[in-house]
Amino acid sequence: MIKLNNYPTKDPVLVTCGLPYASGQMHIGHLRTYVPADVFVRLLKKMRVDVTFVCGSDTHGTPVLVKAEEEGLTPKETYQKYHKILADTFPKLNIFFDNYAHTDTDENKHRTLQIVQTLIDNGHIYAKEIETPFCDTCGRSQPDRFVRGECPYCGKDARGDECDQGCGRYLEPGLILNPRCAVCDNPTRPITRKHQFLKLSAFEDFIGDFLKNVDGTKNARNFALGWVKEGLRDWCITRDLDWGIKFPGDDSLVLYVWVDAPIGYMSSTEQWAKKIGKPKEWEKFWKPGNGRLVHYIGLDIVQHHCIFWPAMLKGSDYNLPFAIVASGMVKIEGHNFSRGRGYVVWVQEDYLDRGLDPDYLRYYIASYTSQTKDLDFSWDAFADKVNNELVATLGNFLYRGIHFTHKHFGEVPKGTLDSKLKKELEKAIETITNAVNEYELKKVADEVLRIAAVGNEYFQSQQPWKLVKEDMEKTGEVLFNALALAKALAIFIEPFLPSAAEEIWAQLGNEAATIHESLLDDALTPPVVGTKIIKPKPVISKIDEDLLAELKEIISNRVAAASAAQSSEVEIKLAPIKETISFDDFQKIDLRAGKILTCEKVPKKDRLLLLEVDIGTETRTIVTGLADQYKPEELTGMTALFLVNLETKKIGGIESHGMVIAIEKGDEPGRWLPVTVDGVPPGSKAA
Ligand code: B3M
Ligand code: ZN
Repeated sequence: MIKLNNYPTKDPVLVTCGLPYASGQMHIGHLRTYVPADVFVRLLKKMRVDVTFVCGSDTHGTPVLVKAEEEGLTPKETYQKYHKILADTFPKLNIFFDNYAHTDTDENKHRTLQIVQTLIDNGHIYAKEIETPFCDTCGRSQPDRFVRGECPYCGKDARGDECDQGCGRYLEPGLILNPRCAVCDNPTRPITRKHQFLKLSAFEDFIGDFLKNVDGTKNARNFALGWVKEGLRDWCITRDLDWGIKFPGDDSLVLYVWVDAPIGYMSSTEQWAKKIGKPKEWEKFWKPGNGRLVHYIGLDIVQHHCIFWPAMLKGSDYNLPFAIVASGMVKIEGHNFSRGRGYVVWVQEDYLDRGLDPDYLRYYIASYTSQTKDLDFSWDAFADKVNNELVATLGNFLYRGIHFTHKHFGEVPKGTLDSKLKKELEKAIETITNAVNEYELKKVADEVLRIAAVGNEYFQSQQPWKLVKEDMEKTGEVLFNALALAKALAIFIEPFLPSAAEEIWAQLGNEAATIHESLLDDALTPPVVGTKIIKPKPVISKIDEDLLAELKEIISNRVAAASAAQSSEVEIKLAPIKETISFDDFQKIDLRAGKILTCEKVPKKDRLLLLEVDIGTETRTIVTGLADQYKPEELTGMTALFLVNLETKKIGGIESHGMVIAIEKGDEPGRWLPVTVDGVPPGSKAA
């Protein structure tokens, strides 16, 4: 436990968050780690801890490659696009890292090579031949997310390196059963290839001891101890891919993404140190025996952080993690998170773009349940938290006290802090620091609400609205105490609601931004008598019913669309046969051979080609949508089959007179070929 209890710790703390893959937009699932980490960092600062907070985008590995292929971009273009989106989204949620880097930087490549070289020099790495999946159709090795099959441990459908649908285990290359290529769905074939391994088995005792002592949440430790008990297998640290950091001494292999990704924590700290003009400052965390490393991660990456990562650090002589805090996963309205099935909530599109306050989402995510439990995200629960806790309990008390003071005094009236209230605040500070030491932010939030409830009770029992007619001095005394509680609440709630806290702070006559530097024990010092109190506005407002209905509808529409898309896929394959046409109708069709004299791209139309076709009787202009299949020079000169008595139609702004008859070529799924009739003179009739 970090025994801080509001006293300065001697050691500086580095907090990191699992690096998001730069392969997609930010969704609620991401926030389960980043929001609590940001709240934790803000709380530590309030406990006088010297804390630095770093993160960055994960740019390597098959998640980025899969996305790149999907979008027709290079891996670099892909990560640059999503790195920017991610980096821009964090601040919109009041999540502020001291440095947000990525893993394709010079710092990260340099640090990764230094660590791998040290591991080699220290005798922790060896080469071994193994069998890994190769896809003959795609013509390449298909590691990790490029392959699916059966988990050898639990039998569930799994990704090449992770049993994502079942037991959650990391899978070594070649372990997956009945592998199929995730791109073309054909079975892969094993090829034998030399790979590099980290001798993890030799670290078994070390990891066992490390886990017994590491701080953080029990789920992380216990999960990992279970794996250690089963015995640790050596870990394959290379992949047969082009994208990644090359293995030193063998250019044909890159390092597995999980080697250079956590090193990203270190290189991001190095970048931060350079940024603040103290290039050696990163060492205060990473050199052995120095500051404390606290990793915030999701439960799905415990094995990487509790086993692989400490072994890498130990084997290359770096400091070890002090704490590993693993958050439970996110469900959406009772369903497992799934982009494909529509159970996803996008941070930008679904939340920020609707003008919703980021602070509410922070509060909901950080306070809804224990750090280690799954969070079942639901808009009703969200609205309930905002309306009943933030508005009815907290906001209500703050507004009443400040509003009443403004109206009757215009400044902080004279008074002394009631000893019972002071005790409540002291108790709150203790409860909050204990909860922080346990990494349980729900307990912090519960305590803040308890103080708001104490405030409401106090206000209600003192009845200042009656007192004000009888005794101004006594009224002042009550309001002084109400403002003291308001000040304490602003400080306590700032880690969850940074923007709202700024507003309350300003209403209490302070400079808004200084709330972020306030310490927990400042909550015991009441506001200065005579400070001007400006006219307050409620800082938190209810989620309105119509908006709530809209938010729920977004998810249900998305789920419906996803399932419709799935069933229409089936429909395409099994499309019902259209109504029978008469033989007479068939005979109306005029198919003829035509020689493609010229073929060029239609400007600004990606899919269209413009053909000049000699159909024997005349030359026709015909536009086709085959540009994604053919280069113009491939079709030029080809004689193909054309439907020549089709009415003219404008395609891409050009009058097209006729149609290429295309069929699907069986051995190349998805590629359409015109039926060629090479050797036949133009104009010859097909039927
Ligand atoms: N990029 C994201 C994940 O698996 C992965 C984390 C890296 S942390 C060093 O959640
Ligand atoms: Zn499994």
